[in-house]
Amino acid sequence: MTFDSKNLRYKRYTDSPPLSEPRRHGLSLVDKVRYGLQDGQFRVAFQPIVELNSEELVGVEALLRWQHPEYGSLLPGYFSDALEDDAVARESLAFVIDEACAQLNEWQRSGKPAYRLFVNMQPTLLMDGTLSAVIAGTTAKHAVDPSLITLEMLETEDVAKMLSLRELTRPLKDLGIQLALDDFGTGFSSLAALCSLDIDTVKLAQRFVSGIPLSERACIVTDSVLSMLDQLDVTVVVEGVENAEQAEWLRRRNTYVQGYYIARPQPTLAQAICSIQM
Ligand code: G
Ligand code: MN
Repeated sequence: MTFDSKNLRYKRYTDSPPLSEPRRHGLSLVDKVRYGLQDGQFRVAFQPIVELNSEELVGVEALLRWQHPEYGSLLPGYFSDALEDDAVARESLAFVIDEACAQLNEWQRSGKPAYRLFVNMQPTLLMDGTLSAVIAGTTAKHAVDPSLITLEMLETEDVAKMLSLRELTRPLKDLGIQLALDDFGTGFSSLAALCSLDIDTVKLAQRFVSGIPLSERACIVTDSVLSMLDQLDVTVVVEGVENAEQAEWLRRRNTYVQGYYIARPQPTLAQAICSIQM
């Protein structure tokens, strides 16, 4: 789906019929993912995001995994092309939010505190007029406060345009949902997207931190980007922190961090929370 800002309107979505097992052979990747979602082949993994200096947990990113019957556990890189399809994007987001909220509800029912849920979303879903109602319904079903949800969007050519149109973001913002730019600094139009007042969080792509502290240029670029983001007063999460040297360098910059150095993605929300708290 392409975005036409001059002729703005929500695309009308019609649900395609479910796929039955006998028709599965010779299906496209889109159809295989849709079938897999209906067939319970997908899981959600959870990775903690922490405040580096206090080591306090600030939230958990819910990550889609395909437990493929033939190929085993597949990361989104293997099926990201299918996520470009509007129906797959919608169905996978609904699945991840439902699963994450169900686990958060279970966690809270034992009297424990709630944590922010970061969920990846295809930016084109901003044009889906039903998105906020779907999220409101799912969060209500699991008694989760929708303001605990941050939707992460990869930078695309259209994302800056869409984020500048408040009629697209308002239904989500009215629910209290936060918006984040994911993998910031590697895609299209990242700086223009930052002009949107509706961006709450920026997740800095791993490519920045991977050169730290050995590459002087990587340190300068990262420092400059962090300083700009600090002035914009957005929350910053540095992604892909893998070692003590990177963490040490970031400690003085006071950011949130996510990465294997803190914790790998875990099979359940409770395990992700406990990987930090225990
Ligand atoms: O694009 P997004 O930020 O949503 O991707 C998160 C992905 O990055 C997850 O699939 C997760 O497994 C992976 N990941 C998380 N932490 C690290 C890390 O420290 N190093 C690397 N290489 N990948 C990571
Ligand atoms: Mn993400």
